[in-house]
Amino acid sequence: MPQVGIVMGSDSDMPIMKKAADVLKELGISFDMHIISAHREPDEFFAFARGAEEKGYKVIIAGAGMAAHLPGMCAAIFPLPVIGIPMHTTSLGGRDSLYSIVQMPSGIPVATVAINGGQNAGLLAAKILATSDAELLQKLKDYSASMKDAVVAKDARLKEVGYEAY
Ligand code: RP5
Repeated sequence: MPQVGIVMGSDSDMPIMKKAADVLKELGISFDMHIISAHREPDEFFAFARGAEEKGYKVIIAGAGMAAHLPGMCAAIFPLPVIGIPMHTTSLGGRDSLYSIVQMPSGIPVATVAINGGQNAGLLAAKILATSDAELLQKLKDYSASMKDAVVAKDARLKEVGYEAY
């Protein structure tokens, strides 16, 4: 059973949603992915959201842009955590998506990551699952350690070659 459901409002969101999927894959977390538009196909959306708990999802990652109602409506129906990813938009720079997702009314939270924050959405889902999974928690600690090592290596290279050659 997939532990995480990834859903996006359009295939145009895929380059960002792929980053969340890549993190889950790297950490060995099972997931499935869907393109479902809450606005363009409301019946399909409701079927997805109503069936999500039964499917075994522990977390939903939902990405959408513009008047981005998909994450909030998932949270209105699905009783477990929903992480929202606001898509960058050409007209309003993603502020439209961000405000649509983050400004939820009391009682219906959506954990909103940065505009285009696909990687952090994947990591946040992993951290939620790691609260009850010691093996996954260790993988997340290793992931953080490798990020630190990468920065240390960059600093060492800067010292070695100088800023002009870097
Ligand atoms: C939203 O509208 C989608 O999540 C997407 O970010 C945006 C634009 O969709 P397309 O017109 O590219 O299909 O529903």
